[in-house]
Amino acid sequence: MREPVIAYVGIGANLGDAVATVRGAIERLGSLPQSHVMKASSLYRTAPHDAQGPDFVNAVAQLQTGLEADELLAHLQEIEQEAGRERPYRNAPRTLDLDLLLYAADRIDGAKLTVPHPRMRERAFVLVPLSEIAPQEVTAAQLAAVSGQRIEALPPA
Ligand code: A4P
Ligand code: MG
Repeated sequence: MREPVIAYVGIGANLGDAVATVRGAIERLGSLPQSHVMKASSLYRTAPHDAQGPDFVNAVAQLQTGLEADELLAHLQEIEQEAGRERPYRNAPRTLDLDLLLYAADRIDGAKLTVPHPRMRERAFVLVPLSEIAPQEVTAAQLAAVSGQRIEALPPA
């Protein structure tokens, strides 16, 4: 078994009580085996990007985990299921979406898992919360490239 690693999870919701769903997801991440939430970003209200429906609520959590990347993905999908997710079509509005953004410095290119998440660098709803808790992972140029996307921090609970 490898030493625990740092992983970043992107959290998004845009159906129902999205703020409560995102907060609940951060708590659930902290209850995963061999895992701790080290940091969680603010919650952000964001414009749908390549998607329809109401605004999203997004956040990013930093985990320390002893789970392998594929095990962590399986747990993320379980948490999505618990949140009652339905998938009528790709990028449909969803109650909860969890993406594994980064897993240590690993590069993974498998059938079920690609890390770093292939679309994360195009998305303000990932880069802004990620830069809040892990500024070393995001460059100023990357942030500038997504500055046209609407995103607004929500006040703390
Ligand atoms: N998969 C591969 N790599 C990963 C990874 N790093 N993390 C596979 C998570 N999953 C990964 O995912 C489809 C498959 O991707 C999974 O079975 C897994 O094996 P999914 O969550 O079922 O499908 P999806 O989310 O509908 O599609 P996709 O392409 O993953 O969409 P994204 O990229 O998650 O984007 N706008 C705003 N403002 N905020 C959002 O949160 N989210 C999306 C969804 C679009 N627009 C948004 C937001
Ligand atoms: Mg997804």
